[in-house]
Amino acid sequence: MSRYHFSLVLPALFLVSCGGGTQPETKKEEPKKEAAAAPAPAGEATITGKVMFTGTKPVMRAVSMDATPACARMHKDSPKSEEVVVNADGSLRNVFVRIKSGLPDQKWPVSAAKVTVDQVGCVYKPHVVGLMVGQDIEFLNSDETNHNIHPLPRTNREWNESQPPKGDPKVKQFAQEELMIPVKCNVHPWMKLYVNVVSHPFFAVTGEDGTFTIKGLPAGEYTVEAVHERYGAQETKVKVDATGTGKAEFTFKG
Ligand SMILES: [Cu+2]
Repeated sequence: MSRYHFSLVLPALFLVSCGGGTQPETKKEEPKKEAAAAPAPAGEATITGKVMFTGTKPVMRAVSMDATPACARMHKDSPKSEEVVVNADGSLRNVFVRIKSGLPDQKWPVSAAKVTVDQVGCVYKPHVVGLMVGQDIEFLNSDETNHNIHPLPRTNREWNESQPPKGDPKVKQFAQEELMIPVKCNVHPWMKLYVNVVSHPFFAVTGEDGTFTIKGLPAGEYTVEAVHERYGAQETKVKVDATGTGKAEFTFKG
């Protein structure tokens, strides 16, 4: 519905650069060189918010790595499962937040930035990542032990590759939109990562304060979705004008 409305305002949005100009008065008329090569009608609206947790905080099990001394010796105490991480202020970490609908119907240029996942002490770092369809995701192995990276997608291609101790980075892409793809390690059953693949650059993952910020949006009315590996998905609608900031608040109940 609203996407047709947006297509009418696209020509105007093309004039808006991605920012970074030193002359705020004139930057709208001076798109950056990269923007000219791959025009993106990025806007200047922002959606921000915080994901809270309510209810009884689940107790996360301690992960025993005793079977693999190379992993265990990297930790003073047994690390806790990251399935649910409630921050000190009661917010929820590792929630993937994205624009679910309301964006103009167009192809967004794939970000040239690489998303990096490391394996440190036999734990995937970070625990949840987001990237665009076709964007590079690089897997590192900082450990002195073998890992096996094994995504278990529902629509993307499944693969499964071993990576030797301190092995060369593996660079991969995901071809389809898909949220919360579990990635395991066939060697260490406790290792878990979630990869979220979307067709546009408007997403974020909550961290130590549970907040998220999605910048560069065109004016519009958006459905914002927050997804957590245990508590599932929630959505809310947020309207923003061309340079405004909208708030999206979520609360997941334990
Ligand atoms: Cu492993």
